[in-house]
Amino acid sequence: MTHSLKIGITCYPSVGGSGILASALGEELARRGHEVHFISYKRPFRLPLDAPRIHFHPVEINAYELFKYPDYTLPLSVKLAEVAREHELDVLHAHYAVPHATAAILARDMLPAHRRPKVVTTLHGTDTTLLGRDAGYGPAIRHALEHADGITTVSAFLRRETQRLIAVKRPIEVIHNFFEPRAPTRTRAEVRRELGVADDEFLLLHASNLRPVKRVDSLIEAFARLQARSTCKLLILAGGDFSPYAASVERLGLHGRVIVRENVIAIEDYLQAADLGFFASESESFCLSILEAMAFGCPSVSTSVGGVPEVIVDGESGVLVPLGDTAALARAVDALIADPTRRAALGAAARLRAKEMFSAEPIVSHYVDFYRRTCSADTLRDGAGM
Ligand code: GMT
Repeated sequence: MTHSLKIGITCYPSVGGSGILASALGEELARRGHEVHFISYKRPFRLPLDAPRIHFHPVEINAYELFKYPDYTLPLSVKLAEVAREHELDVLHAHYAVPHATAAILARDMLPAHRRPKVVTTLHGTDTTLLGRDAGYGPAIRHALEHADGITTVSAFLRRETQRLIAVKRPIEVIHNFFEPRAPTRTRAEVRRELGVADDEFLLLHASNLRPVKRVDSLIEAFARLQARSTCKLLILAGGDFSPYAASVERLGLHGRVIVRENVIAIEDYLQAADLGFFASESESFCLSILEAMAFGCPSVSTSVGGVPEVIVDGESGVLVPLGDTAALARAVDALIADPTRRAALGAAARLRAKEMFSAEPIVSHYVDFYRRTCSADTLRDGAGM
């Protein structure tokens, strides 16, 4: 009989893959009997309010006049240290390196040696691929990783990129993302009615934070190229501002065919209503949104970038297209619209793959195992490593 763990999680609370994954992980850990403390400037938006063993500790930020730019890293590190000390945390788990990984090692180092939790850092994507190559951040990220007790990445692709770009020599554990869908709150027919999608219309789904790396411009362009566009609608679940793209929707004659919903929490309602996922990212460490759709038997057409081929087996559980070819994206979508039998086969394989490889059961067990190994290892804080 193994004892339960006390885990502090720090993450971005806003709409975005790293925060969504971190809050789902905390929820699943608490369900398995572990005590979970979230520390952030705001409660993560998908975190249930009333779940047992889940606690939230807000970080207060004061706007001192002296500061031209407000500082978050130091108040976060002080709060992390305070929560770790008061609740005797075993692990501080930082999701997304900047600034969480630095704040976590600072917090650990503020505590007396016998009260220090182990610091685990999970890299999610642009913390390596964008910030890792930025001279203003790279050395600080490398320092935080070298002083963490354990490092994980959400794909093998991201591990390779972290080794290449940040030159981290320490072991990195790959723990893929997971998704455990909640039951939809409305029926597929009700949701499609709300969206204005008729029974004989085809619904494409895109969900992302709309940052430039998601290439929403290419996505809209590919949608405009569809032969089937007059019987097709594109639903965009936006975790960011869609207004920069509104002009191209009009210019390409797509008015009324692109539906945008912002900051959706009951994402499952929309996932079950969609026929095909649609992604044109130029970089993606994993793409949690593809997995979310797969869990509902909805396959995706996506650019073949980064860790996406670890999620989709091309031609088996979705379709991958080379980056930079919007005509090929459109052709792949048209082909699947025209072939419901193939679409259903891809969808069934996608659902199975999501369940077997990327559901809570295998992935949360992997995290717990990693925490336990890290806790029992003679790592940096005891003066071993480095
Ligand atoms: O890198 C980002 O854009 C931030 C991050 C987020 O918070 O949305 O996204 C990354 O983490 C997700 C969860 O692990 C992954 O599914 C996304 O692929 C990844 N984004 C990129 O690599 C661009």
